[in-house]
Amino acid sequence: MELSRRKFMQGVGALGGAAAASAFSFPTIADAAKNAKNGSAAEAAVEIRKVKSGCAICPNFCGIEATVVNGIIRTIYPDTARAEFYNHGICPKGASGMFNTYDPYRLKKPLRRTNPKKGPGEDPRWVEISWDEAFNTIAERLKKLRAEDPRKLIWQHGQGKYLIQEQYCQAWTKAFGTPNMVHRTTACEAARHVADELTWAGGGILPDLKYSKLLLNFGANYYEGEQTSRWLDWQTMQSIESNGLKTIVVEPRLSGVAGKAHEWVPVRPGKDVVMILAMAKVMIDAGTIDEPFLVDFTNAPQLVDASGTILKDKDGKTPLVWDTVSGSAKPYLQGVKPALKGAYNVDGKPCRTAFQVLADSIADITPEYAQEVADVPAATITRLAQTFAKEARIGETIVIDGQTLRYRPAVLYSFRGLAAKEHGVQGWRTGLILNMLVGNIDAVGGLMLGGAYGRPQYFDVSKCEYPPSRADLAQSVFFPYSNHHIAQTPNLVVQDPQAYGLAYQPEMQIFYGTNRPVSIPNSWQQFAGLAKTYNVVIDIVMSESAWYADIVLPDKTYLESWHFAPTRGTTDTGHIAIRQPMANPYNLQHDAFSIMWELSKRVGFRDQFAEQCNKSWGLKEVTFKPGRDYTTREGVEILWADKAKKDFSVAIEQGFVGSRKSVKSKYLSGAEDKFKGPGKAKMKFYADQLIDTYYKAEGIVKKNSLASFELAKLRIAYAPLPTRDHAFPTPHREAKDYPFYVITHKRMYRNQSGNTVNNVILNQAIGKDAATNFVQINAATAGKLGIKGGDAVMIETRVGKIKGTAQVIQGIRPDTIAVSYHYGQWSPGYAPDAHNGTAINQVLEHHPDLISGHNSFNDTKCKLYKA
Ligand SMILES: Nc1nc2c(c(=O)[nH]1)N[C@H]1C(S)=C(S)[C@@H](COP(=O)(O)OP(=O)(O)OC[C@H]3O[C@@H](n4cnc5c(=O)[nH]c(N)nc54)[C@H](O)[C@@H]3O)O[C@H]1N2
Ligand SMILES: Nc1nc2c(c(=O)[nH]1)N[C@H]1C(S)=C(S)[C@@H](COP(=O)(O)OP(=O)(O)OC[C@H]3O[C@@H](n4cnc5c(=O)[nH]c(N)nc54)[C@H](O)[C@@H]3O)O[C@H]1N2
Ligand code: SF4
Ligand SMILES: [Mo]
Repeated sequence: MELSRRKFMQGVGALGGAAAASAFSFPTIADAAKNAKNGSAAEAAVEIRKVKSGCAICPNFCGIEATVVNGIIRTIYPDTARAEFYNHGICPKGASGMFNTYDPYRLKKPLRRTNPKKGPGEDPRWVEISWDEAFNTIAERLKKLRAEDPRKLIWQHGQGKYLIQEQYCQAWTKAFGTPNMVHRTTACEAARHVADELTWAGGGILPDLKYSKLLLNFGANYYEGEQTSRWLDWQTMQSIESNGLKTIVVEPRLSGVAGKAHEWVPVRPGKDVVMILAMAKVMIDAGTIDEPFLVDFTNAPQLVDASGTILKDKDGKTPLVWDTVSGSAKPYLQGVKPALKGAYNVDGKPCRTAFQVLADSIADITPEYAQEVADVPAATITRLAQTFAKEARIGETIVIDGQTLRYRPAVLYSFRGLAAKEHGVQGWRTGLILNMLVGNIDAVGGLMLGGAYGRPQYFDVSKCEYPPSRADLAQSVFFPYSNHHIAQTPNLVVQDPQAYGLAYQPEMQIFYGTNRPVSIPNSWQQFAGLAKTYNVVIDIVMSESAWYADIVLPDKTYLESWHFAPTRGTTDTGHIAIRQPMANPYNLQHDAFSIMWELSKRVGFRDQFAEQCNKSWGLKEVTFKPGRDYTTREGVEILWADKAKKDFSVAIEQGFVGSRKSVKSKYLSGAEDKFKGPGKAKMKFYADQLIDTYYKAEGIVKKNSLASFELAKLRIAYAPLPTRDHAFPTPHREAKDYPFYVITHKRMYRNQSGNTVNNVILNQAIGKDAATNFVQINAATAGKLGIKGGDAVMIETRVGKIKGTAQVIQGIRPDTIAVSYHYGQWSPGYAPDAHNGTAINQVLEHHPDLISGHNSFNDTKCKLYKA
């Protein structure tokens, strides 16, 4: 092992040019292959293994097949068997994934900080310690905390969730006794999830691209970022070829996905809401909407009173519609024919249908007005609305496998483009409303829902906790509809818990597979939180979070460890998969599971951990038993047995089992089954739970005299329908002297803020463009400012200043600059290449969405000048 590692390190040193090939001694591989075929005496010396596993660098979770020669991972290719169920190909990060494992900058031993001061300029004065010392030191603290008040522990994870799976983290924190387990979703796409949850009480959407004729894409960049990308990219190209699919991309910069589209519409950042509402107006005015769908599937016909609340029947629960048969307000039951439009009078109270409320509220959001706000020509907005409605083929059906199905092959889709905003929930709600207007929900070629009405509680008023029980303030009165953990709040709350009414002072944080402060706007504000707590960081490299740790624990990578692996399904398929170890070059002893297990044992809650694992995983037949230990592999075997119901040899040989959806389950068991017709729950065209939640929050704020609480802001955020206000986030209103919009985005060459920054292939072999990031500026703007490509420029926001390198391009709006994520890491523990570029989060403003708690990433404004 020692020898092969040294050999490998020589290879790394020689990289960066043509020397790479000889350094990796490919002839040896060729010889090995020949020998293996011939069955010669050398066969015993050269072992070639093909290993099926899964990539875990990004949350696309592609199936992979690696070639392992004498214990060294030589190649990683896509698993061709997986293409039928999911990924077609892999990306450069995945193909060079072994370089994250063989990275010389890996953490190899537990480290203890000996300088108590924490800061970017502070030398932690690390000392290597044994695993035993590390476990004992942490366990001692945990024991004390658990006896005192277990809530004082905060557990945070990011990619970690996808390595070990959240169920284990849930079980561990539950068994320990803290409510504070915090995932990264509000740094990611929580707003989009919450918009889905509010609208159809479930989560997970995909466009039915196989049958779509038109894809209107508002910032789902699946040629560079996105999830389910290695299916979306392939399926888009297939459908362009075989189905005449047209793609139109609406976003401020010419992203990878915009570059490959039939049309790029460079909208002004954050103004999409107004543009989409103007499209809705064009469609409503022209009558090109799916009225039967709106009546049968949604709450658009329900009656809304002057306060914005939906009128209820005598039981105080059942919503009322205007029955055109009897000319009276009634619950939508058999025999009732609801009116979609109109104003009525019920018991002396004026009311309108929810649909009418929308139509009236956008009466003055004309394409001309939208042009003013979003800087997209009125004629383009009108044309897009007309094209969308026409391609949706409202009223048509299609027969597939003998089933007659609604056919609406036009779909509006988005990912972080509409969601990573101060008003992210309202952003994607606007998109959902346009989709509902043409009735494409769960229709052939439309928007496919995952698990419609699977969690009806999302239609209820929020619990609006005060005082908050969680250190991230999730579901409290501060962020009432944050159904997901709020990644950025714990590090703010630990700095002043009383300001939020939190009854305890969090003292310790465990970070597992997340570089939290770096991924969050106003990063230094986050670091100030890390400086307040005792931190344990479980990572594979010395991230910035690790630089703020008291104890750092090295983890195994996804190529070194067993995982019951999460996967991505497509519109037509699903699969269950594992990851398996194929190398261990640094002879690492522990992975996250064994770390959790050992800690639970030393603190004294091992059996509770096992019991909670059975609960969080929903295990019934094959379970974790008390009174014994489990290895990581044994844990995966249990889960595989329970979920896949196949022998473990199948997992080892094939890496996954796939399944296909029937036409019935794809199109008829979602919205059709849950929402259609009288007597059923309805999709929330009008999110009345938001306005009801606002009134509840208002009461709590007044009762508790929360003086600094900004109710007016909450009122705007909790509007039951999107409004023009949602296109004016705080910096757009306040940062008047800052002329440029700043947006950020993913790049293909890197994943998030962590381990790919050391990857020598991505840094050195792909080319200069991949080795750093740039400040992308429109050529006309650069000309006016006297900036040339390659110039050092300064970005100045209300938070601070940061330097970057100008890249002058045509493919961006003149009033916008774009800086990608993933670059400019400052931790001294990374490879020098990792420090290239600009860490834009250091200067972005932090304005969380008050509904979901989601971070805003694309709302900041800046000045720009030559540095
Ligand atoms: N400006 C800007 N900011 C962004 C984004 C953006 O587009 N622009 N994107 C946002 C999004 S979508 C997200 S999801 C967040 C991500 O937020 P982050 O928290 O930064 O990223 P993670 O992927 O959660 O964490 C990465 C950490 O996990 C470590 N890691 C990798 N593999 C392993 C392993 O096998 N074991 C262990 N223990 N650790 C491992 C890495 O070294 C790294 O330190 O960032 C958000 N921040
Ligand atoms: N290579 C790579 N792939 C990844 C990741 C990675 O780190 N690297 N991370 C993964 C994760 S965790 C996630 S959540 C996904 C995110 O996947 P995406 O959502 O596809 O990625 P982003 O780049 O965050 O944002 C998408 C697009 O939004 C655009 N945008 C910014 N502001 C606006 C706006 O105001 N309006 C509109 N219409 N568009 C706007 C940006 O230009 C960008 O192209 O990517 C995943 N895939
Ligand atoms: S897209 Fe993500 S999961 Fe797939 S190969 Fe690339 S890094 Fe790995
Ligand atoms: Mo994300």
